[in-house]
Amino acid sequence: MLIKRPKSWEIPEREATPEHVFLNRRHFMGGVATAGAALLVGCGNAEDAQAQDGEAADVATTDVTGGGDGTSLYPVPRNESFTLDRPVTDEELATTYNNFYEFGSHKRIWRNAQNLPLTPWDVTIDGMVEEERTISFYDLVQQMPLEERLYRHRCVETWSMAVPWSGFALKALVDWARPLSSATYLRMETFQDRSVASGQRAPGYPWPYVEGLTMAEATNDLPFIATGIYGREMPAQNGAPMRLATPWKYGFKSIKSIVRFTFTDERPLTFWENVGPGEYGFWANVNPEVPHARWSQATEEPLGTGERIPTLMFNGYGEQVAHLYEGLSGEDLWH
Ligand SMILES: Nc1nc2c(c(=O)[nH]1)N[C@H]1C(S)=C(S)[C@@H](COP(=O)(O)O)O[C@H]1N2
Ligand SMILES: [Mo]
Repeated sequence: MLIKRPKSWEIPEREATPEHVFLNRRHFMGGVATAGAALLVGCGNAEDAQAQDGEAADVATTDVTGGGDGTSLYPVPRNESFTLDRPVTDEELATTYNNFYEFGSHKRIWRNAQNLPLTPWDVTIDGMVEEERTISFYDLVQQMPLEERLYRHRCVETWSMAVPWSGFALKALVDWARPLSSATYLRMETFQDRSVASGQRAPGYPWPYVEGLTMAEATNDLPFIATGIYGREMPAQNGAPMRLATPWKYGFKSIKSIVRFTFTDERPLTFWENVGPGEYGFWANVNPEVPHARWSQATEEPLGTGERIPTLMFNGYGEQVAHLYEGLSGEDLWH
């Protein structure tokens, strides 16, 4: 019998409740309001028990950047202007403790995520652009200025990590896409394939996963399209072949395994806003002073440390992004 031994960095349920505990009755219960429904609590469930201590995260990676001649695009030069105030998270933790609801509503999805076919991977650019087009990930990544950045990541559930992402600035992709000046939002969408993603076969969620940024946010320096991590290609469970990293926002904004970028003048209804509008919003900027509806956001537990540290305003990136929100005081910027 497998006995689950909680690791020090696993957060007790009393401290933080995963996103999935909140269910939108419109999707799940057909409008019947049931107080305190916590139907899918996944912490410590049977699937978790499959994860053994000390397992190596042998993983499927995008391969496509290997180019067939044994060369890899990684590692890429580090951009030294992005520094950390804390140690880099252990690679094994960051690649085996994941949120990726397409593969299950618990943290131990990394093995299941290996089912995701990464080649071919087409990316569509559409909506308000000079020219709509679909390009393979391989062709796209070859044209982008690759670099490594050390970023913090703060999940709304109050765990955090600090990782070296490889990839390119989202604004390089925006420039390449040539949006019309009438576009005010960028909508991003994750793959949808019920044959490989067990989570997409479960009821209750509005697939595909959708996220969005304003164009002002998308063209800031900070949002990053990560195609690798720890100096190698992105493993499936971390969102291969390309995922967003918006380090000043709660982690759910950092959409994984993107297949579509749509430029639009309508604010996208994002996945978690659709699931739980009272708890997860469009903006989701990190703010330790504004609690989640059910828990405090004042502190966080960096994975692997067993300690709680204060959470920083904008997760420490205020200098780069605070100006984006001037004059938006009527908006709920913090959920
Ligand atoms: N498509 C998709 N993207 C997603 C998620 C998801 O479930 N599906 N989870 C989000 C959440 S809540 C977090 S905290 C991060 C986790 O990224 P990591 O597993 O690389 O740490 O991915 C985000 N991107
Ligand atoms: Mo998250």
